[in-house]
Amino acid sequence: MIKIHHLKQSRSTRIIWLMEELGLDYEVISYDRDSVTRLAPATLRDIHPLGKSPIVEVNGSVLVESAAIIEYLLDQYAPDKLRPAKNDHAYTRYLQWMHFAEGSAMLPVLLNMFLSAVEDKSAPVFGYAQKEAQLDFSYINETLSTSDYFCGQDFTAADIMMGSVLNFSQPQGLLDDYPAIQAYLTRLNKRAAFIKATTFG
Ligand SMILES: N[C@@H](CCC(=O)N[C@@H](CS)C(=O)NCC(=O)O)C(=O)O
Repeated sequence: MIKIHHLKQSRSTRIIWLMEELGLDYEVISYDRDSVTRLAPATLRDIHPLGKSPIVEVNGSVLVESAAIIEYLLDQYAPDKLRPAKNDHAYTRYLQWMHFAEGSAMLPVLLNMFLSAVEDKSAPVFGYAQKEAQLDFSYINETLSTSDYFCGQDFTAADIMMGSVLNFSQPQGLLDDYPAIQAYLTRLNKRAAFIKATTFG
């Protein structure tokens, strides 16, 4: 059984969403965030030293990093689903967006969230965060203006990775100027698998 350690309102929704898209059996162990710090409880560190979510226990291994977990689960249980074939041109786009989510897109979104609580906005980091967010979201908006999903007309696991970043960005007002991203999110969030995943909190 695939065991998902799920911190509520976190990136581990990606893994539950993947399981639902694939129709695989899985078990969810849920953890609440600290009501003040919003951090994970110390019990998550009993499962993995980083104590960050998602953590997945499968086939005797303990895995972290959402994109790596997704690739492993696809390799093991659904090698022909939710990603283009390796010799398909769209595979290069798939790889890029799978890694862009955590490697590039998440940084300005996290910076924006943490900086919003800082009153003195004069430090250079404010300009940097804004410039990077504009750069990323303009590029994403352009991509989604010409295709329904990140890799073309088919939904892939890259949409799970990127959709999660965009759903995190939207309530911060970061997507207000990007109509193609908003239309994409409306489409994405209607998927039954996504709706089921969000019922875990
Ligand atoms: N790059 C990692 C990020 C993992 C991560 O930072 N998870 C957050 C939740 S979204 C977490 O567990 N935060 C709680 C804490 O740091 O205490 C991934 O994609 O899995």
